[in-house]
Amino acid sequence: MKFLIMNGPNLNLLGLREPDIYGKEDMNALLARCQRVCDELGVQMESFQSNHEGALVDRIQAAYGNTDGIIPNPAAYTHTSVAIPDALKAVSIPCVEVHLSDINSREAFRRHSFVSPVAVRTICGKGFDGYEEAIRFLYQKLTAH
Ligand code: CA2
Repeated sequence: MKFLIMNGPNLNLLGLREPDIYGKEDMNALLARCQRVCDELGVQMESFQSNHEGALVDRIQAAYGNTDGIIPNPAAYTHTSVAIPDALKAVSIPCVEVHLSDINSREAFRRHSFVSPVAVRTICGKGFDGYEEAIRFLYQKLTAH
């Protein structure tokens, strides 16, 4: 089983700015945490971060036929992109949307996600724990009989 952890714009700055909102740990620490959970479950993990919407769409398309689950944090594109949910729907790979912060208790423009309708679940406001929860949730969903 293979999962793709996909992070959108500015998340490469994790740990460098705004620690009060996004925490003090960096992207390497996040990916190491995800890798530990995937190793425990026997899931192969790939990761991708980009600041560009088209690159994220290309990566989703590249997952077609070879990836069992996607954990996207589309960052700001969550609230603006139609192309990203279109791509997720097109490849038909189950996804659990994750946000580090609680997008429902911040500015009004963050309350709407174009991605949520194509996700089997959305987890927000749990920091790095949310990624772990997403991996475990997808694994359980895909292995349940
Ligand atoms: O809470 C999340 O995970 C977000 O997806 C993060 C996005 C924001 O636009 C969404 O509304 C919610 C922003 C990512 C910016 O990441 C940074 C990390 C560290 C320092 C500065 C920005």
